[in-house]
Amino acid sequence: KIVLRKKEEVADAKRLVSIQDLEKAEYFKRTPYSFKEFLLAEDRTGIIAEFKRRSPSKGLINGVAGVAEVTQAYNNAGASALSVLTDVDFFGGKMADILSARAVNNIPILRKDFMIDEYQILEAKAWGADIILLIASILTPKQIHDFGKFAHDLGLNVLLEVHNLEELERSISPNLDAIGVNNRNLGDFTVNIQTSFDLVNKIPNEFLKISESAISDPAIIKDLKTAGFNGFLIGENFMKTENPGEAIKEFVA
Ligand code: IGP
Repeated sequence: KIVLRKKEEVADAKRLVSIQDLEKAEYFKRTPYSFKEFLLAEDRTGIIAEFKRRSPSKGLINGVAGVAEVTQAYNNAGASALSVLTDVDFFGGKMADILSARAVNNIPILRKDFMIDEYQILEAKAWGADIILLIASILTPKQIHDFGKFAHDLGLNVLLEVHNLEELERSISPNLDAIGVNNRNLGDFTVNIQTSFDLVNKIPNEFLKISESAISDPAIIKDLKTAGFNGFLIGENFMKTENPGEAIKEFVA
């Protein structure tokens, strides 16, 4: 089970850059790409391809692949967006990974992390991300509402992650662009694709619908599309191979 560090501890360890300096960063001024535009583009696949070195459930997944090289290969294969883990403790990621991906890609990048305050949202913008993740199971409805608004005011896109109907119903807010159903239970790491099929029709149609985690078969994407999903977040299945940028090709119809 993932136990998050306290906000104050994170602050000591990671908040060495002042808010003023974040706001001075070059990327802070850029207009983020529209998640919707790329996800619905005819010439893209709907795949949100993830760069993930390790995870709490699987341990080391790939310790050698380079973030620039892999994300560029994902992009060239037709990924609609990129997901880059920036959590250090559980996933071996870092903010600089977003920077490396941004430098060589012109499609949206999701900062994949446990967002718990506004500082991280400013950081996402400053380092070149386009989308932030809000996880319903660790945030109150008010936090989701406020962080969503804060991100939208910066021009960022917002992906809400839910795992069950209760989380979905209590977390819906106008300050969201996409709703992702995580097929993995973050409490015990069990996975079940059925979670996506069960929840898809409960997501209001004004939001993009994303199925997240445990997608390892190209055929399932077809079924998820038919069920109403616009996006498919895939990490481990690509990253566990020697060449993640090749592995994605099998998923591109
Ligand atoms: C990708 P997978 O099973 O394809 O590697 O899953 C992605 O959905 C997963 O990394 C994820 C995640 C998260 C990681 C979904 N929600 C929240 C960290 C935090």
